[in-house]
Amino acid sequence: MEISVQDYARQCAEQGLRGDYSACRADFTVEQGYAYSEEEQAVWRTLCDRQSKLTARLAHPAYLDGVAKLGLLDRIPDFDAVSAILGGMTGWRIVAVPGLIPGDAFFHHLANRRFPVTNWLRTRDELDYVVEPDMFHDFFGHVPVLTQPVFADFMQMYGARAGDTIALGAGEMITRLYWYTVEYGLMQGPGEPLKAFGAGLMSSYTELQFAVESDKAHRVPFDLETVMRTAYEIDKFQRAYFVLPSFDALRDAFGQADLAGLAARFKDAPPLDPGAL
Ligand code: HBI
Ligand code: FE
Repeated sequence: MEISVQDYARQCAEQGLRGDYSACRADFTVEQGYAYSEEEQAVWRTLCDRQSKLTARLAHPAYLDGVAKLGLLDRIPDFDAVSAILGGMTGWRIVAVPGLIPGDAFFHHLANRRFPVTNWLRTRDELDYVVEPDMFHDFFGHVPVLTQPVFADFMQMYGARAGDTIALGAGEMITRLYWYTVEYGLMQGPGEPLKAFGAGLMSSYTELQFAVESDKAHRVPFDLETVMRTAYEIDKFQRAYFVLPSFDALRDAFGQADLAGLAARFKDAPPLDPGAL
């Protein structure tokens, strides 16, 4: 079931979501409209300066390599300029959106190697937390790892298969996979230090440190079936973080998964408690 831009815009306005949906195209994209104020540029630099001190220590090298190649830190990025570099690396590009868009439109972009990035930035009062995804979360969190070829392939595959999984009645299961990997994933290769790569961690000052460094963080080896069965909460630190051995492990587990079989077995079962894994 696809919702029209007009109906979606009305819903967003009613829910008090930020973002101007009036100029959306049928695929929910807009022009980036590069006209940010000095204050917005200053907020971007504050966010990047503060977070880069942490990512240097805690982020996966593939993420840091992406940041360096894409040049995101000095000022609010120009989406087309970043797309030109990213396209040369993995064939992905950035499209501007006014904020959250419907799931089917979001997945269709991913399946075509387009990552939707919100075109507005949080304010100085919201450095630590903003309810909806904003440009800092989308860009600083998600875009750098799209320079990693295997992860880039995984994201396209996710977009291509998410709709089918939802049609099987397993929307919750496929969303948990995104949540515990793309948003909150950790990685530790053999003999390597533990690092983070998930976008929700990259864009959070407090949770990035907690997830990688705290004795209190609960870290569990990645297993696709377990991930797809484990409940999550959106407004607290995660009660479990899944640790992947490599990007290949993520792509291969998902590529080989029998999604119809997993859906049939678990879609109506009570979810696993992350604290009890
Ligand atoms: N829209 N802009 C935007 N960003 C998202 O991360 C997003 C979305 N729409 C739907 C959606 N995510 C989801 O259904 C995923 O979280 C799985
Ligand atoms: Fe996100």
